[in-house]
Amino acid sequence: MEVNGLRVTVFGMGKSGRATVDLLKAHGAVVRASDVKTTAELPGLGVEFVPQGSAALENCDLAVLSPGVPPNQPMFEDAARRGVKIVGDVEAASWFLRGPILGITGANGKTTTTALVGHLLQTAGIACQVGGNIGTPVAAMVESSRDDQWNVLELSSFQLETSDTLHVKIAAALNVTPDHLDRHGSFENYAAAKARIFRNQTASDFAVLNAENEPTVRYAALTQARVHWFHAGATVKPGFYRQDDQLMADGVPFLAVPEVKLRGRHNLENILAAACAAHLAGAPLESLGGGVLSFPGVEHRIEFVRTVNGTAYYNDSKATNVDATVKALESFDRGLWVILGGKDKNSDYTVLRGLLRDRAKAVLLIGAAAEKIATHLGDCVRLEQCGDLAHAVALAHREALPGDTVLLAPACASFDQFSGYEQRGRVFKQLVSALEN
Ligand code: UMA
Repeated sequence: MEVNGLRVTVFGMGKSGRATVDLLKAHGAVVRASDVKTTAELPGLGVEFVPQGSAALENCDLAVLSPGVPPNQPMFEDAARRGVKIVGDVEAASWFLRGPILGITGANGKTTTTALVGHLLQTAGIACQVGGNIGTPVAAMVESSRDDQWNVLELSSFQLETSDTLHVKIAAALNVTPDHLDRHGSFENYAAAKARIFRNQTASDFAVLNAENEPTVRYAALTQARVHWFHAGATVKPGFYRQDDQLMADGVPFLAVPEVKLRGRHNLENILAAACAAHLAGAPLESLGGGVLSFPGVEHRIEFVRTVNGTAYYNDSKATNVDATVKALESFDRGLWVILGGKDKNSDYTVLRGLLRDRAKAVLLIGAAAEKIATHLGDCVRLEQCGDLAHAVALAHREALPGDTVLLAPACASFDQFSGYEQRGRVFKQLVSALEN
């Protein structure tokens, strides 16, 4: 689409909005910026600023919304009726992006899968760049895009909801389970937003779908593309699946499950989806197993840190809620020393009892929520009040035995003791790196 001379307002001045302003300005649009924040809070915009509201849509041909800006607001609906074109940042960036798109969506696992696809393509010598919801706005990828280079994009429901002509050559849907219902209103709307990833696919494109998730199975009927399935428990055709101890690609084994370092069944699903998508993008079958094994994982997500005296240490600082901690605990069989605690989010920790009873040797409590968690867990497992990470790691180091696992999966926010989950994870890794073998 030609934007030269168009009057455009970009809504939301976070990462995506700022990259979109730069992109559209470079293509000759007359750009204004809008946000619910004030200019004092948003330094260095470099274009005219209009506070968020109907005035920002006056004398405007095109409005571009950041992912965090909900499109179903009266001011956007009124503007659309007047003929203002309303799109999301990914749609706008896609008008200028060169090279095919490999897009990944899903409620859980999209960041790991996206990063893994990028890694598999790189190890196979196939040019690609990785971005989208994973961190780099698509608008910021335009300049470095090339016709012969894949754009591997993590696409959120927010970004897909406002996409219209976006053409995803290889589209993977990992799973659709309830999430972001506050924004989308209902599960059906959420599933429909994600389904827009298939909207402009043709018979020469590919859809990679989870055969175990009902909503993603239903997507098969919505796409014109050739469907490839993945399944972590049974044979699917055509597709990538697990058979006994092997990960299979259409009948050919490409990786032995015991070799996989990424923990948990959910990660087998991510690997199958990523391998299938990367293979469709040209990565040879022979490169996939090695590529998966050399994938360092995504930082702070059940991230293997190190083995000390036979005890493995894992950093899942990203487990900032109870659900994520459940997933982490399910990824290990037994012998766990679990570090829990931080800033409580009004959570119910009693749901952890069964898993901790079966799999943990002890829970090491840290941070402001320690007392509450202790009350919720009761006597299901040995509890140790450690205060902070340093004391928790020291206790685990003293007492854990070879074969045990020390897991930071706190089920809490970090803000009582850290600036964010990233800092918490980094501190944990520094402490573990300093342990004596
Ligand atoms: N704002 C408004 N009006 C609104 C809402 C927000 O003006 O109604 C303003 C805020 O004041 C702020 C700006 O919008 O100044 C923030 O924009 P944004 O929320 O769209 O955030 P970005 O920094 O542009 O980051 C976005 C994604 N954020 C969201 O989807 C909420 C990032 O995903 C993404 O990495 C980035 O674009 C690059 O593509 C984050 C996320 O939480 C990680 N995603 C959700 C998830 O993964 O569950 C979908």
